[in-house]
Amino acid sequence: MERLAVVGLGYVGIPLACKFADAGFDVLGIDIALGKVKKIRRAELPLTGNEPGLRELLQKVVRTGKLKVTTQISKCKDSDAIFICVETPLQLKQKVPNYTALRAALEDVGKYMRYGVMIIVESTLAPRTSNEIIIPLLEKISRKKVGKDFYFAHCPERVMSGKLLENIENCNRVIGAYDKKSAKIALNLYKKIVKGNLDVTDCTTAEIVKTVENTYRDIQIAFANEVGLICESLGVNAYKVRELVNKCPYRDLHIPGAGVGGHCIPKDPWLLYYGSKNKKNLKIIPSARAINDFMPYHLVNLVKNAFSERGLATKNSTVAVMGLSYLENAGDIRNSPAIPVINELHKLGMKIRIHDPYIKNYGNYKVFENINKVVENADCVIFVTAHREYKKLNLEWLKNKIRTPIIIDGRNVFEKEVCEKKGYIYRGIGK
Ligand code: SAJ
Repeated sequence: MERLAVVGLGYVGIPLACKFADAGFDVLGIDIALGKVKKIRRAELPLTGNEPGLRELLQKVVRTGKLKVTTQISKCKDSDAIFICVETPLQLKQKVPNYTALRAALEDVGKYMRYGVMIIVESTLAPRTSNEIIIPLLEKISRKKVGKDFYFAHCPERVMSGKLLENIENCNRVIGAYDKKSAKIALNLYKKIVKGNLDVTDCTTAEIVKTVENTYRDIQIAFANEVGLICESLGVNAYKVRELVNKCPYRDLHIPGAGVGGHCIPKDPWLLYYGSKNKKNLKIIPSARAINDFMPYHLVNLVKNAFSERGLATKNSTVAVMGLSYLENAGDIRNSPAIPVINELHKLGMKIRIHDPYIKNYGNYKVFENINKVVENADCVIFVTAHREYKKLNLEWLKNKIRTPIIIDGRNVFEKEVCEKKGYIYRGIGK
């Protein structure tokens, strides 16, 4: 078991390929994007955001030749194990999985995989996908029988932006194996790079574990948002409520905010829902998604409410949108709540300026890096992401820069009372 292939070189595939190469395997990274392959060949990281240690590790394994990359999937024919780490997004409108990339990877691998190969899928899957889609497709294309001519496991990734390497090394992992032999091979591989626990189970259980762990978080956040809306209606500070609730043992009330973005939390609840066979009985999952998807629109309602208190029209007023990234102190725009916020502000006829220290551009909007420029003469400053830069803002200085003193706070960046004492009209989620 010396030669590995990793199909799909993104947030999951790149650190995985580097870790196995660093553990002494000959790793072949495969991706359809030639540009990405060329970048990696130059030992450059084709990922946004800051990933401690990953660039240095990539340079090391590319230099030693332990990691080679190619766009030619046929080169996986000699691999002893093939890891599939392609994206499994949603078809947003229908809330069903979009398995285009997964099917393409499986059809390619199926054509070339050798007898005795171990196939491991790390992509997040709706329950039943391994048994009902992946294994049958691999058997059909390769004309090989799982458990006899090849082995299969689903080991869902547990990566987090900003902690890619750390998580691969330290996170506990679930290995959903087709049979005992598949489990043994997968365990022996992961033991070489994972210090966390390796828990073996069946494929469907592993699919459910991964989608449930993120659905759990989505529901937790949705309840925090609902508590936030209750507190707003009663003029109570939800963050104070949260602090006091969490002093009670076994409570972990999450944080109300402008919405839920990212590449996994908004998606995985729908994968779990899709894979179940009793959808009509499932109420909490869709309701939680509806609440979290509503929050960006609620934030814009707060803008409208503040402007009407000021007796100012939103149309042709200038708004500074602070934060494009879905996550504070990160530069990742995937499913960011800022996107619906900007669309709604546009519908109100507002002149929009966007600031984000970590993202350079967004569509045909100019994204400012300099806070000074983005708030100058603005009629409203709306905080959608809690980047650390915003917490340091001097409210006196800000008041002299803007034209109309309106602050809309989607992430509890400021205290309502402090802002109002300084003469701002303040609206905040959960306050
Ligand atoms: N958010 C809230 N309130 C909260 C927590 C998060 O509104 O209390 C929002 C964030 O602003 C963001 C979104 O939810 O827009 C997602 O935030 P996240 O902290 O869950 O960050 P992610 O999307 O990177 O989630 C990843 C997930 N990791 C994996 O899928 C392996 C998630 O399971 C982890 O729990 C999470 O990182 C983490 O704990 O950092």
